[in-house]
Amino acid sequence: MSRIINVAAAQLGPIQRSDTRRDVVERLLAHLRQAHAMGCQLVVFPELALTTFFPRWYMEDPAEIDAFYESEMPGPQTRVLFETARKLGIGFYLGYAELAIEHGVKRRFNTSILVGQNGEIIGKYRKVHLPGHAEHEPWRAFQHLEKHYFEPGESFDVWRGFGGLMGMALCNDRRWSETYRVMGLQGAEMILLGYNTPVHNPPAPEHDDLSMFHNHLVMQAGAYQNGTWVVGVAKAGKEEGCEMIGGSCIIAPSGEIVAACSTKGDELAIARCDLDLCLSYKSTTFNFERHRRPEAYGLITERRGAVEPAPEVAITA
Ligand code: CDT
Repeated sequence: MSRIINVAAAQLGPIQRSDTRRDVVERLLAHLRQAHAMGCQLVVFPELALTTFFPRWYMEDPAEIDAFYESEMPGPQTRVLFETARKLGIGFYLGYAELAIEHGVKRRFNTSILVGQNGEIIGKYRKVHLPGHAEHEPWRAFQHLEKHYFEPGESFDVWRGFGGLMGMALCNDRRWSETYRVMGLQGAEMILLGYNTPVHNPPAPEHDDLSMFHNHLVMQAGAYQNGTWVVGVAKAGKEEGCEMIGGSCIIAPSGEIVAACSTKGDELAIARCDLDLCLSYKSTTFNFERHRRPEAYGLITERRGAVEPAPEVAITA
């Protein structure tokens, strides 16, 4: 099997609240068809790609909230994505809000799936690092209520697919080095990652001008330090009055951005990704087996806990 995958980062422009699932799915299908025409085998869509980024509102009515979730995947409105994938022989990653009934209990997750070129689901991931807050905070220009609308997921996994080892993450996960390292330790060769990032961060507006810098910084570092491809894909532009960053890109195991979107609308960025390039990093600078020192990392934590505070520190405290 070939170790080269042609990948499309399928950025979406804003999705307004009035847009129906049918409207949005049409846009996703257009991306699938265009990516296929351009020789791609895998299309990566953003986080919560079927709706507007609804955690920006505080809602109480369960029926209103439920309307943003998918209770089955594929469901009646998303089945066409799977059928088209199968017909075209093109796989996809899709972020969506998941409503699951498990042991009779209703559970909500910020989820992504990886679908193979045969239209079958290869793997499902539930977002681990939920940012924002759980309670309504009216002082904010807009809410970020992911801790209100979702439960956190429990693990980072990798799956065999597309001739390699594929990992998934969602948005805020990309800011945490553990995200990449946990998948890196499982041999991940390509990490797929959708995001919705407002330009404005209400608790820290001094970060606003750095939002794109931080976006690329974390994904490029994650790719390089783990010798893996990273595909980061935005929902971008002005959505319901909230400006979201774009900057979707494909990053090589060298840490270099090899393809990027230049607009804040629906756009594809495409790259020919050679999974064998990972080995050049995984077998040298980041040969974990040879150079990592987990025993030292453990000792640092233990030592911290054991150290008595210096007397002068104790006095001033
Ligand atoms: N969707 C999501 O996780 N967004 C967060 C916003 C945090 S504000 C810095 C993100 O990390 O992009």
